[in-house]
Amino acid sequence: KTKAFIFDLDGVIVDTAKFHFQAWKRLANGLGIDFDHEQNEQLKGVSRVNSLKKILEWGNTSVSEEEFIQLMDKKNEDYLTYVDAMDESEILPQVKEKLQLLKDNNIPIALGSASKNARRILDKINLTPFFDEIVDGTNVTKAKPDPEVFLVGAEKLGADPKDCVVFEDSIAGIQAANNAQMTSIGIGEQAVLHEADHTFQDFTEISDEFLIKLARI
Ligand code: B16
Ligand code: MG
Repeated sequence: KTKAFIFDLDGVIVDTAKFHFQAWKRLANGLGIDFDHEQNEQLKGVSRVNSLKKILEWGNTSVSEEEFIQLMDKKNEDYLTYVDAMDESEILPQVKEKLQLLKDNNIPIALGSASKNARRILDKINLTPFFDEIVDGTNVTKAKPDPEVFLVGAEKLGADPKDCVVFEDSIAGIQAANNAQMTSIGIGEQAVLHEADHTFQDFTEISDEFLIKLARI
């Protein structure tokens, strides 16, 4: 028996933050609201609904419930034009190699993402077959830092939460993993993700030996 590994999608497997940025910026600017990279950072790991709420707050703007839904749909439609142009070249360095290593060692793998577009993205980049289970924004109601997404992943894999390792790029995601009593691995800046058990800039910094050791119970 080994530990089970759970991967976040956006920011860990692919860099879709740049597409979210373009789509949110266009939407915000259309409403007369400024939107910069720093604000985009704050939307990492945050659900679509809560992202729009934040943008409207930043712009001191309020809209009707109907318009809110229209705006979300518009943003997503725009975002999906970028997603649909994605291919395997969008997979971040060493991610596919590490997934293959885990597969070769019979280590269970799940996806744990806030995105409702997760399956579509995995299909575009041809990584779907690597995942034993997929938990995404269509399966959960409570947003990170709530541990729900990772706890459902553990349950689906038949793993004890304490025997799960989570890879995350967002602060909320690291907190979600910690709240689930899982081992948290931050992908990004150590200064930002200091609550993680371990942090790496990206997967090129993680050795095969480290991963295999991590998988031992
Ligand atoms: P969607 P993750 C998150 O994905 C993104 O980091 C976040 O920026 C986005 O708003 C959220 O998914 C919802 O995405 O609009 O596609 O449903 O990092 O949890 O994989
Ligand atoms: Mg993420």
